[in-house]
Amino acid sequence: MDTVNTNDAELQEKLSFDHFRNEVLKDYRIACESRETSLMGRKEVLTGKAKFGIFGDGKEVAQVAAAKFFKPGDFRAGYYRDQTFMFAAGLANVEQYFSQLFSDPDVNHDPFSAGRQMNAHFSTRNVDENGEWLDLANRKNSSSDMAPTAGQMPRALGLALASKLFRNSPVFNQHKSLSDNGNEVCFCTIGDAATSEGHFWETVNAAGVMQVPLAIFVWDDGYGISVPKKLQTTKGSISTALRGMEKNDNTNGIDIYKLKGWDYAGMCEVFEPAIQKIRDTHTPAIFHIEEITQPQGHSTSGSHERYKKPERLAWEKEWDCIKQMKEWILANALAEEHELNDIEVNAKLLIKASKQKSWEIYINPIKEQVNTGVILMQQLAENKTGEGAEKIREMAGELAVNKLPMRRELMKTLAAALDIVGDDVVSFGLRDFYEALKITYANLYNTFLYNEGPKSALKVAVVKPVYGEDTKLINGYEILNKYFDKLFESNDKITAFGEDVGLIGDVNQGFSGLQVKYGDKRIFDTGIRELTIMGQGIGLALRGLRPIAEIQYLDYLLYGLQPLSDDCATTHFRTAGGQSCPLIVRTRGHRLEGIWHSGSPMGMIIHALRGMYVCVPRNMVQAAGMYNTLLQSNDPALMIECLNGYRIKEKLPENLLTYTVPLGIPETIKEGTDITMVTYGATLRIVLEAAETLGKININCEVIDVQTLLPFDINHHIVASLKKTNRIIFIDEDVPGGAVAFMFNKVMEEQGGYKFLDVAPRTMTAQEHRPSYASDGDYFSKPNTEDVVRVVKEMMAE
Ligand SMILES: Cc1ncc(C[n+]2csc(CCOP(=O)(O)OP(=O)(O)O)c2C)c(N)n1
Repeated sequence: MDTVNTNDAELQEKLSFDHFRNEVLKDYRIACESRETSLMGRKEVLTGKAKFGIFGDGKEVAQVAAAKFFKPGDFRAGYYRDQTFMFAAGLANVEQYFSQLFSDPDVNHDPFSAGRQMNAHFSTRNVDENGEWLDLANRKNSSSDMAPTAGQMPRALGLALASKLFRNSPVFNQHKSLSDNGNEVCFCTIGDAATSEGHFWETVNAAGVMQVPLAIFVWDDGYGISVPKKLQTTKGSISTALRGMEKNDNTNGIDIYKLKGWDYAGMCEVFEPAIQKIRDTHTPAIFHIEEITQPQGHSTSGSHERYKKPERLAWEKEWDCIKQMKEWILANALAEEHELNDIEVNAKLLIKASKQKSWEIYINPIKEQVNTGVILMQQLAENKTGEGAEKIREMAGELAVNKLPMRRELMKTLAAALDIVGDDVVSFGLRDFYEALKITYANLYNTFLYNEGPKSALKVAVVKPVYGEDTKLINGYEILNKYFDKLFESNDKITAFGEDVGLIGDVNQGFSGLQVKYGDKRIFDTGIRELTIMGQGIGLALRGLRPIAEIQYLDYLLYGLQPLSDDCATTHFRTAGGQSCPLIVRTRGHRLEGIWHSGSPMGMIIHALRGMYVCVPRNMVQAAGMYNTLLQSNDPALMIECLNGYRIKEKLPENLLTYTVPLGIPETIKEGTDITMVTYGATLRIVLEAAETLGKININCEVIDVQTLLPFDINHHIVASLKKTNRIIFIDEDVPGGAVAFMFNKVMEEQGGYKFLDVAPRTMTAQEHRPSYASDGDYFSKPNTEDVVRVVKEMMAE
């Protein structure tokens, strides 16, 4: 018996040794393949096949070690250095990597961004082609990377917070395809220099306060491009600087680990229990990974010899993580040197072949289109005479010998040839070919800003509000309060949060009493941190919940604008529809008092947020209907409720949860024949007042509420009014040239409104400066009824 036992034990030991050895060699292989990818990637840029390259060399070993503990359900929120992590997690392969480097717009080749993002900006899908949520709990996930440094941090907070909400809310916990009891960790990566951004600090503080499963890896190579960390970080060390946030036995906070980026064994040993602790306890942690190198420098633009001293460069060579890992493997007799050499040689071969394959699948469709273009141009030239024919032949020849043709060169050449042909209808198919390519290329490059399929907000059926016979009038805020109550009851993915949203139910009582009823995992307070409130919303939305994230007053949206503009608004576009982020940002704005409470910076907002919808409801019944519409779709939106509308009386619809207000459909609030007045939100009441005054002197105004600025009047309702009145004025309380200019442009240019004008069109806005304080300040800073009456009279007299 003894002998048998010993053999068993030996066998067991051997098996686990073999398993361990295989794991180590697999990691070594991935590290080598990733390094070769970086080396080859740089060459491809320098030889002109790719535009720009930024690579993950020097971070390979830390990333294979971290990826070992990345499980199905987990999320990554990282940045452009993470190729090794993505390879090791099985979320990217080398061919896909090169396809993105070549900006291949075919989503089957570059599944991360369909050529819309520069290289090493990864993502995985969270929805299928119809916008239905995928089973995120059973797959490894990556949110979509972006270039602004630390931009991933606010989103990472939300991705981690989702686990906490899923675990602790029985309502959310039912969604087993989205979360396995909140066991998911968000792996967040950031460069050492990017920790200087406010985004980093706000995120770490919020994670420490909320206790969410966030694992932050700081890849510390000592520089932010050329600026060393002594100029970036207090005490030159992010882990030292963060010590005050460290969790102790009886406090909240974060765990802090310090590791060396070349120490494979050391990192594996620490990561395993540390990540498990994050998973189990939702205590966030920072892994400060020091002594990382950057063998090829920051990117293909510029060389690091310019700012790194020779000693540093020599140190980087010696402490290269792959070199160190090899030495460790040999020292521990896990492989013979020739085995490791074979791995290195095979890595080179694999990368070369993969790169070549990606190049061919990228370039061949272009070459085919170029060939067709060349043939058509040659045919055209043969059937023409004179100088033009010669020029076309010459251009076709130049295109034919271009070894690295791009689509734009093809289009430029075709356009030039067609210019020579002029309006000659017999262009031997060249014009048709050109027009067809325009459509093909627009589909490749200009699609997916919004959902266009079944989850488009524009496809939501219109249901009118229904009113009972003796419906009483109640305050606007009560309409919303009753609406949200029903919404939380019926929709098990809704969560709302922000400053003063939980306990007191927001400053205007929209959520009043609802935290008690639905729990503090569904309606809750946050710190004063608009940036990460937005990031929190983005992360929750990416994980399949339906967050309503509050910005207390519209003026403070500026603090949260960057993640909305760079991240949320571009998510669907930059993943070519692979990811949806149905965040609703709720705020209240327009006329109140003073410089920071009365803003209505609508021009700034709508230009920063293409990719989101911007709703400007005139009252709370309209607002609730818009919420209903948005919640049936997958696109993100900003809802700006009228601050001075909460105490205006409205009738409560009976079908509160089912009526919808369509987006992009203006409503004529008052019919008239003399002039079209286009406005929205709080200004609408002023315009209606002016219209009444003008009516008394027989000027019959038509007043239109645009309802949503994005989208804007999709059925050209406004120009139909202009055809009748032949006069138009656009009025809002933004600065001159702000949202009124946007509306003006839409109606005059897109809708062809200029053709129906009898007098010059006008815009009326607030003054250029911020409003002065109190009611008089408001009167003289924002458009008022008297101003509107005066301008309309002038227009009528023209
Ligand atoms: C908001 C923003 N500012 C500046 C840049 C330009 N930039 C790109 S990378 C970089 C340095 C980042 O250094 P670090 O965070 O240490 O990451 P590393 O590239 O060294 O891995 C800078 C300044 C940017 N992308 N985004």
